[in-house]
Amino acid sequence: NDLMAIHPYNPLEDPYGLYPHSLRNIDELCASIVRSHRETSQYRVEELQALRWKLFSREEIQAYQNKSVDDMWQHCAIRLTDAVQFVVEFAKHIPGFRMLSQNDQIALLKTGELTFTHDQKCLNSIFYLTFHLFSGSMEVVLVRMSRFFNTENNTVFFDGKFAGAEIFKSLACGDLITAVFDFAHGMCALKLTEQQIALFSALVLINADRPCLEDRSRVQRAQKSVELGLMHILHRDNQENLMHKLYQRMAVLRSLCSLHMEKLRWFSQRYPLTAHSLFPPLYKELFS
Ligand code: MHQ
Repeated sequence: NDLMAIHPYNPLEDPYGLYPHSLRNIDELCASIVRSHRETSQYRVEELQALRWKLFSREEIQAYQNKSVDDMWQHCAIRLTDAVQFVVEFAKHIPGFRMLSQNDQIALLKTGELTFTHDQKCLNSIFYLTFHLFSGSMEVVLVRMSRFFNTENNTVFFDGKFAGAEIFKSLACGDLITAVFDFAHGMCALKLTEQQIALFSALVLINADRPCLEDRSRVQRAQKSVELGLMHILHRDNQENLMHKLYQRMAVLRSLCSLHMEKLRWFSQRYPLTAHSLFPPLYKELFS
């Protein structure tokens, strides 16, 4: 176990009073979360660093800006769904997550109950369902975005090159884009290690406060162990003060996700046909 090897556990400073049994488990849990993160993170940080010189040209930016609202939405939705699929894969390899019922796994991946009218649900039922899952892993996608972000010029790696916020202009949701970029900026400022990002992502996902959980106490136990794992890693890195900041980030994530859902609702009302034809294939993709 590489975590144990690099940082031998010293029983004289047992921070949680759990030695010898549980701490071994926590180490194992951390190791598998870190492994799962590494295997599903698409790009390594060094690879992304090396790609930083790749920026969109003026003409390319213009081409994105000249897209129609629904074209650009469709384009971004496909990219986001792709990212969500990697998050679902990440979740599946977290030990505590695998042990939950199928229902609770899905409840954790989606974000929360949406306030849809009965008519909206009937009219657009497939979209309504997709919407749920989609927004669920969105928080983790946003955490992961900080790895794909360059704070020097405020750009994100999107579609093979680094892009500034202006590239998303035709989505017509500047406030969301600004908030998402600000969030990425704030996350980068914390200078988290890959292991810290992995544990934080798992904690964002395994949240016992989510609605619609069947076995809340089991999710609570899973959450507690991931929390211990994160504290353990922060303690080991001598960065316990980060815990408080990470909880603050989680609150910001919640508000970002509700803003995102608001935009999706707006979009599905304005472009019901695109929403309808676009989301069912994505839905199948996520569940197949
Ligand atoms: C990932 C890789 C990745 C892929 C896609 C309102 C709306 C429909 C979208 C990236 C918001 C627009 C996303 C594509 C924008 C904020 C979205 C569109 C890490 C995250 C990352 C880089 C996504 C970040 C958020 C992007 C840019 O594993």
